[in-house]
Amino acid sequence: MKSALITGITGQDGSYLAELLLSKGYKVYGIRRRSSDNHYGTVAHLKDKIEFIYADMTDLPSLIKAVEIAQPDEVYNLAAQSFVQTSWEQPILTADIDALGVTNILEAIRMVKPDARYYQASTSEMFGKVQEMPQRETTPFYPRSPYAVAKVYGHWITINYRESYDLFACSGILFNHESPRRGLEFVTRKVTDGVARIKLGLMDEIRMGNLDSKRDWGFAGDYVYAMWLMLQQDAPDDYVIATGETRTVRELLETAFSYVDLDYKDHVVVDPKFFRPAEVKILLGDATKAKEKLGWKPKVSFEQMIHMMVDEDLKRVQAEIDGGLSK
Ligand code: NAP
Ligand code: G4F
Repeated sequence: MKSALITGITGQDGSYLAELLLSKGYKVYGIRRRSSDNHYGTVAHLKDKIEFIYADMTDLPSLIKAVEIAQPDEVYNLAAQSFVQTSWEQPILTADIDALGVTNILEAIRMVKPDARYYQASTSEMFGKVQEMPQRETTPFYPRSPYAVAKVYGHWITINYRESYDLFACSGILFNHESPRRGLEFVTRKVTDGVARIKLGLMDEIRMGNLDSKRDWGFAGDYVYAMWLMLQQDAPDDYVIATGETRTVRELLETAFSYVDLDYKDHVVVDPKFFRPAEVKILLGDATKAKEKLGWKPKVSFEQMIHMMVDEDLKRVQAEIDGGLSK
């Protein structure tokens, strides 16, 4: 039985990856932070199937202990302060977790289990003010937020440990991926949750930021499969994972509202509060390398994914109403 250690297991990607690895017969260990509400986040339904270890990306001894306990064949480092907007409010915390945290987990692996295969959750945000269209593995980075700057460090320290210590370390440069398990602050989920609340009569408007920015949005379930594929290859490498399609936030609004026969123009208010100090105007990925070398391609279309998210939010909000939770 192979064993895997997942950091960030309580987040969106952590839950889909844990489900994938459990279905393949892995023993799954997950790192959890101590919190006052003792939450299991997106993996509450898998609580009895995962072995949880308390650790924090900013605390090297706890990561060493986690690697000692799990003795993992594979480590997936998904933990991050992942909300771009918050990275301007907490730039130092973001760097501690998203940049130095990567060195911490790599050090723990190097000291305790150097033959473990390592996946680093890198991001299309590193392309930022894009230098090339579409963006591929060789496109130069131009990060536009403290989050993206920290992730560039994480990407390069991963490559450096591969080259310095011969670790099997891969960096996946993943473009935006979404699902019904996405945090409510990210734009897709904010919109699908808002659509459900408006449709069910709980509110009338959503306040939004820049409607012109463009993203290459895929489905998280498809993207965690690419993470796993990267660690099954003969040699470690870095890959862009993307759909190759880009849409504006306005198109996202049209897709979500029209699905429930509403017009977004009647319900969306643009609010400067949601604009960012520096914006990534457009992202569009070229995943040709992943297609050719990993045999990976996305399965769920943008429309299918947004409809799935609206359906799930309608069910959840209706259950809140039925349970008397929403007034
Ligand atoms: P997410 O839902 O925000 O999950 C983040 C996870 O990190 C949570 O489990 C969180 O735990 C954990 N975490 C945060 N700070 C930590 C710390 N100091 N120590 C230990 N754990 C900590 O993120 P996601 O969407 O699943 O993304 C997974 C990874 O991929 C992240 O690294 C993200 O930056 C990267 N990424 C995401 C996308 C995307 O579109 N989703 C695209 C490219 C790259 P708590 O539950 O305790 O908060
Ligand atoms: O959904 P977002 O907050 O995602 P963003 O900033 O692209 O970052 C996500 O994807 C990255 C991969 O490229 C990950 F690395 C990162 O961890 C995260 O998962 O915003 C998407 C776009 C932005 O241009 C933003 O300005 O939507 C625009 N937007 C417009 N109105 C809004 C809003 N974003 C949010 N969150 N809320 C709004 O009201």
